Amino acid sequence: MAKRIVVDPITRIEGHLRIECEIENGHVSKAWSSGTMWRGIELILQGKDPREAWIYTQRICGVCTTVHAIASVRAVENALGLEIPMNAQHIRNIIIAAHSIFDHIVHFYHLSALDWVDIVSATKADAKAAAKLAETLSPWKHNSAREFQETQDRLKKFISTGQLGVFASGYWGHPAMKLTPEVNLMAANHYFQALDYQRKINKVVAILGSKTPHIQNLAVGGVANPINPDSQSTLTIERLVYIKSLIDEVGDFISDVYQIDVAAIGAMYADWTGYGEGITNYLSVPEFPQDTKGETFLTPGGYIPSKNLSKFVEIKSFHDPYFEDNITESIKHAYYKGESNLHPYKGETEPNFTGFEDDGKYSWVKAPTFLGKPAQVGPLANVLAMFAAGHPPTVDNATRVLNIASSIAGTTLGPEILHSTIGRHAARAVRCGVLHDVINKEYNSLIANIGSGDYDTFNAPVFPKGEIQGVGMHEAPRGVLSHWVIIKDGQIKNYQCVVPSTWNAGPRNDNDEPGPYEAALHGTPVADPENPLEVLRTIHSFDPCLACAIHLYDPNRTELTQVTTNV
Ligand code: NFE
Ligand code: MG
Repeated sequence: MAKRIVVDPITRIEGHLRIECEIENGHVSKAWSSGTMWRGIELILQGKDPREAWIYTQRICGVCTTVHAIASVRAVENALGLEIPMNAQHIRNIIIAAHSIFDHIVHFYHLSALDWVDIVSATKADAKAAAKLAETLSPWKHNSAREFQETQDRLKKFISTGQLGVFASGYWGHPAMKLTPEVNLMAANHYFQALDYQRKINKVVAILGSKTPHIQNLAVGGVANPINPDSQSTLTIERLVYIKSLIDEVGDFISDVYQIDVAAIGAMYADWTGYGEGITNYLSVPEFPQDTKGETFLTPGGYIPSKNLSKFVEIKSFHDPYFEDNITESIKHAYYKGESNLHPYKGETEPNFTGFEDDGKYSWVKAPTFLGKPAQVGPLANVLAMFAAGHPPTVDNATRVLNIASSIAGTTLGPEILHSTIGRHAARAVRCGVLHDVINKEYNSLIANIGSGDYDTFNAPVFPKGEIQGVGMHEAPRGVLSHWVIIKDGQIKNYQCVVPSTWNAGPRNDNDEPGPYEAALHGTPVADPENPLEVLRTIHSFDPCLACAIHLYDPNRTELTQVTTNV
């Protein structure tokens, strides 16, 4: 007989997510993904000046802190047909790449590695043997036996006090934990080191963006960074050289630690390349614009139906109708009243909480569709699109990660393994390598542009009388983000965000097709329903952010309903 389990809240994510599963014969047979909280940022924007929308939208999330700012200024610029000076594009691009690298490192080590790595087992490792193993895998300079011993002593100290802190409530000793104590110690060592490297790359965001989280340097029309090589109070060569030193240090961490750890852990859990496939319509958008209009890019994006890479359709510009015309959001299973499957420009949201119903409404997250179908977004979708487009840095990084994993597994692991729980981690590590290539190119382009004597960073926006509309697209760390704005007489009339975690965490749609989390859970093994570690593995592989996924919009500014959640 099927057994029901509820994991609520899912931890080591952003926001409030409840997962309910039916388990039959040791595997998930049905799943419900439910966002249990809603917020009102889109509502606050109505009537506001479009030039300040980004300051508000950025507060949607404390994790992807730059992305709603970027998508917002792009949406308003798109509505105005406003071009952006090249310095502004490059500064934005460096911030986007640095933030995404930070986010991917944090996701693997601090939010999801402990689903695979047993911290308690690491205390039983032979530190010398662990260091030897690490040295055969990587030239990384911080894999010495002394450093491994220090990490082990630190862990033992935590455990002996009984105060596990962030390591409390882990699934230590769970039957699905398969790594040797030495591999666990190696990963634990890198867990601590990753804290330093995520901080280093986030400094790049802070220097160019004036602060992080939540950058302060954007403007509709460009950026507010003054450039003057002769003035100490502007973006100077000294600051730029310091940024480059941070970029270089983090590059070594990505190639010598992150990619190798993901390949090694993936190879040791190769059975998990057979679980978690789910929805295989993949959507991503192009990123890192190389001109003032957003028509040429460093990384391609587009749509792949049913994991058929030969059917990849590229999205070619920030105003490509193939993207702009083909998105709708279903509310059949979400707590809203009104018409379902509206296009985001027409999007409306009338809250209507009714409790959890298996076949009815059960989430605050809407269910977006592309060409009428659910789509998976995120680093996997992006890497597959870039791979399909033959993007050289993607092909190089993917080949590297798959070759390392194959040699450790002792069998050939090709790109087909990417459609899985492990595949989403592998894709994120591949994308992180691509982003490092991007940030180097962008850095060089910025220096060259300044060197040519161009110090422009801003084109002033002018708002016409009457109504205009625009979309801002962005390939965020968790996937496709789009902001949709209607501006009337220079004021915001309607504002909608269709966010990466809305795509992935969404409930069933109008055709009752499950969303990507729900579909990916189908078939996931669960050894012990009381300790559903495997459910976390598949859900965490998407890097959920429910704070982003749920927005509320009320066209009449009426008082909103009182809500009791079903927790
Ligand atoms: Ni709050 Fe986000 C990203 C956006 S949502 S984390 O990346 O946009 O998934
Ligand atoms: Mg929304």
